[in-house]
Amino acid sequence: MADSIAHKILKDHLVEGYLDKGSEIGIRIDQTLTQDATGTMAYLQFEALGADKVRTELSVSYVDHNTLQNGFENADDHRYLQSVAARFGVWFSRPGNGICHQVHLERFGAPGKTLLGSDSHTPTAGGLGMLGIGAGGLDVAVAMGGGLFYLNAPEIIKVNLIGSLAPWTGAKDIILEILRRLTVKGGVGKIVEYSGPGLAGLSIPERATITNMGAELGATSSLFPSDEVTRKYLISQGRGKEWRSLEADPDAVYDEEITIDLTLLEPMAAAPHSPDAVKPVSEFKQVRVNQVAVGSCTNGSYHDLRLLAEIMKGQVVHPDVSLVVAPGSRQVYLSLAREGIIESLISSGARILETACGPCIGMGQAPSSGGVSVRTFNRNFQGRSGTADAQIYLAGPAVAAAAALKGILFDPRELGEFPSMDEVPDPVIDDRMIIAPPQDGKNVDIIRGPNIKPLPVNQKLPDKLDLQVLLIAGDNITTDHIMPGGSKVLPLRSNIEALSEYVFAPLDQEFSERARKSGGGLIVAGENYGQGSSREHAALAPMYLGIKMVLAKSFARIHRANLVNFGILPLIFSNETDYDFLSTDDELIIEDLHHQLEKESITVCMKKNNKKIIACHGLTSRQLAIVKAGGLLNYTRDKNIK
Ligand code: MIC
Ligand code: SF4
Repeated sequence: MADSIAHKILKDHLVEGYLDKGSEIGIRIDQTLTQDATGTMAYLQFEALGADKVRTELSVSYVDHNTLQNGFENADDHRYLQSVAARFGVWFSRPGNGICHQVHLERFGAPGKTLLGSDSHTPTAGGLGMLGIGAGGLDVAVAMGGGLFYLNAPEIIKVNLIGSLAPWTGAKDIILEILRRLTVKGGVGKIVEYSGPGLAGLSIPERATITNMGAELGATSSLFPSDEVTRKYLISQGRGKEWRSLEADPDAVYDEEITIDLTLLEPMAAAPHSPDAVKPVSEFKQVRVNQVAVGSCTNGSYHDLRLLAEIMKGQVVHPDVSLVVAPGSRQVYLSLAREGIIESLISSGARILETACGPCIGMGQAPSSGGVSVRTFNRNFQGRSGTADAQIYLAGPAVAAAAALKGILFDPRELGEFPSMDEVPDPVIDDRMIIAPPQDGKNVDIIRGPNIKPLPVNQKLPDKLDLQVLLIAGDNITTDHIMPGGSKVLPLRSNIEALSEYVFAPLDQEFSERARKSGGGLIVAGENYGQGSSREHAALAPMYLGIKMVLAKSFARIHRANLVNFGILPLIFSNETDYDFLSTDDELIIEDLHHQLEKESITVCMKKNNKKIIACHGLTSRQLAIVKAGGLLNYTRDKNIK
């Protein structure tokens, strides 16, 4: 049968189930990655699972998120991560070596393989033709132990790229255009696959910008073919032997197709507070800009930062703008330094930050009150920058450079001639900041500072639920709303009790206290609940507060899986208008729950008036067993005991 690239890779890794759209499959995972903000929990869980060593071909632990060391917490976590990596056979990319997705692309990614990462932007690896999937830390822990990763067989969308990019437009404009058309929920349950004559002109880092932001579509993954461009990139990384050709069969069938004529694209930006609020920059009128931030796993490549430097060459940043720049990896940083580009950026007034996520996750460089920041990042959710009322616009490096020079959102095409960018020189290859695990790590001591608290574990799901509605949330609630990031909260990622104080804080400061007082309850939400990150803390901390159920119009993929993994029941309204009948403080009762879960629909009763709300769960029998057991750790433990 003629196959898409996605199906070729899935078939190669399929261990359980059939590739029938929507049905559950279990796939073998070749590589895993973790980052520090999700990694501490993932390795604590790996320890709890009792495995003695990782069973993947390669597992890498990166430190890139929590690098601001305001107190001892982050440094403690780094020491734990380094020691636990050595103990269990995991490679360790030290703080300063770069953002996980950028480094993985450069040093480890390989076409045709599978990569599971405890970060939602793991699909960045799709730029190389690798199937990268983001998941919660517990799923990654299981995969590190050699377990399968379960997902619903996705639909495949083909994006046909024709024409070629005009000067001043770039890869970011392509993905912003796709977001404009498909929205932040357009990719849920789907893999986006790129093809067509337009892709030959896109370098691997440019392809990776596109696959990276596929996460903002809610897509399971995004994939480019592995072609001549891929081969040359891998050779330049000294990894030519990893190359293999991978393309879709000519008559492969897709579930959906869209075409983008690159020639017609204009420089774009996403307006606050959603990555799909996209318009051509020329349509934004006189937006004054206070900050410009360039970097992140989306646009932190050599090409991106070099373009910024070339556009700004000989000029200095506008007096009202603060320009911050973070190279995506140490390789990018060293290569820019070697070419004198760092000097050029400093001379243009850039404040150079360390190679890390930094401002993207609110780790420093929060904008001023009500400030406007133009960022080459991937998310502009309200409050994520660290300033609740800041206005964040997402754009590519050319738009960022124009804003830095002009102090307003400005169409870069009006800057004049596009700077000539000669061939990208070979990168500086130096892996000394990546520590290989010892052959035998059995005797390595795992270092645990006081910031590492034991893992909370859930109870089994009761057969009768009597729950108070603790919050009525709207559509597209992000995990940043549920469990915010930022320099104050992120250091608590391995201390769930302390972290739980901040659950839903951006929406409702009193939430945590209310949940504690009522001994738990449920959340009611609109569509696409839990979009955004893979952080399982957005399920784990609510679980700690006694949340037993989320009743929503629909869910984002990773968050729904995380809810299941921590024993929180995700239910979907069968009739969406029932959402309107509910208010905070309502009490909902479900009787005979375990029996009801065997059926497709469940009757939920409103205590005050006996009104019946019908909900469905759509969970597979494996997922049901996990929820009933009170989460994946209990489920795995119970299975091993039997
Ligand atoms: C993000 O971009 O939101 C993060 C921070 O990288 C998260 C992971 C986390 O919350 O630690 C993600 O994308 O999964
Ligand atoms: Fe880091 Fe931002 Fe990328 Fe998340 S999106 S991995 S915080 S750079």
